[in-house]
Amino acid sequence: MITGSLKTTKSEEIFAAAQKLMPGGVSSPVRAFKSVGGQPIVFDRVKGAYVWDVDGNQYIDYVGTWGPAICGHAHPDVLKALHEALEKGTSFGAPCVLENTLAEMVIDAVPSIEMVRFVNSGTEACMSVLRLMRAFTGREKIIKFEGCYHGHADMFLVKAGSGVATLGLPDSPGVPKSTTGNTLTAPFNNLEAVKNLFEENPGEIAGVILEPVVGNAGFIPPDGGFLAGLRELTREHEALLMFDEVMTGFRIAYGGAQEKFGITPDLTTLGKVIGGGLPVGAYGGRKDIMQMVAPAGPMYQAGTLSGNPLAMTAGIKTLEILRQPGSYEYLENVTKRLADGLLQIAKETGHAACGGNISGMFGLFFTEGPVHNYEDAKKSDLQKFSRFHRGMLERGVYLAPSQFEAGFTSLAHTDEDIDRTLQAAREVMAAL
Ligand code: KE4
Repeated sequence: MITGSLKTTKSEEIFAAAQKLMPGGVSSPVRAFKSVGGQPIVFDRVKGAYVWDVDGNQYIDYVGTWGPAICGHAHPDVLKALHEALEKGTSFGAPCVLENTLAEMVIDAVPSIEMVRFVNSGTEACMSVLRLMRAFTGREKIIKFEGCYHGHADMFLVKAGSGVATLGLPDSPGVPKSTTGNTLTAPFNNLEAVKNLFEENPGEIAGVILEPVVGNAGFIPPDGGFLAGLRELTREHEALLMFDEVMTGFRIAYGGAQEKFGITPDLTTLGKVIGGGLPVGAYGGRKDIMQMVAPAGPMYQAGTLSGNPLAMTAGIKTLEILRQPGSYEYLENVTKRLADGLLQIAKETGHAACGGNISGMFGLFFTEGPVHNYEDAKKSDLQKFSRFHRGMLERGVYLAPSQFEAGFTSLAHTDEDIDRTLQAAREVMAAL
């Protein structure tokens, strides 16, 4: 357990060099710790629930490479399967039976998915499914929700969450108005606002896209009736309902949020967990819609490494582990202990806080709450979050470096890890 100031000499050296080579020294903005201050730590290796940095410090990891490490980092069964797959090559660019295997597992698990297409990231999945929604309906407008993040494709960078919110970017330069002009936004959990948009744009809205449980504005679950209300509104206006389950898919339930809440969208995007730590995304849904995707139909989408054998292998093995009986009960129990414990400690140390968990996904806001949408989330004490993040880091706990992200546990997190995390939280919150 590292307490007090961390020895981060090597991290600082490597990160200083990185900043000369790559914008911000990172391959993805949120990793730069911009909103929580201080130096990002440079990872050397990961295993199970733990991370070791290049200075030898060990941390209990609650980011899990942003979701994929749900079975624990570098799971031995996943590594073994990958080593075997490697002997047969790294990429085919041709049909491979492993694609069938993972496709069958996804179709069996996710209620809305009758057919699926693999791509290489969540961004690619979301941009492809949007093109499909427009192709199928012949309409151009979409509704997204403030604070939701669907990857970095132009049309989604409107009041987006995750790194866009973290950096407080007013959306992004380089995105033409002509592209985002068709992206309508509403506050999450606000059915009335969605109803009004449909009435103001009759016959023009291809569909509604959302994170069914928001993770990119911090952790914001749907209010009762919200998802059902969207299902009804989209049906009424002959528009499509698309659940972006890149984060929630196979995380909050084996069948994702749509299984957990019993609401079946027309289309779904996936990523993260189904790649088991290798680059994968996917989109899928009703067969009559998916049949429009080339070469079965006219809607074009393609990818050199889509469905590659290594990513398929890691995904298959990960889902095999997750579908073992008890996996999601374990994730719920260990994460609930953490989330409830953090709230209890905040209360005991005099901090306004709210949050919670659904299975292996959790969040904490420093505000009385409740947090129903992005506006509420922005009212939380971001400075306090930053100090909390740094204090936990110094005590060997690695939390997402932004208030506008969610936290993730894994099957590798033990009760002892939770106890150590709560002990660290007690020390930090007492001094916040
Ligand atoms: P990727 O292109 O990063 O694989 O997926 C984009 C995406 C789409 N939809 C949802 C709901 C997502 O959460 C994401 C990506 N999530 C972020 C973390 N909140 C990835 C981390 C990062 O951007 O570095």
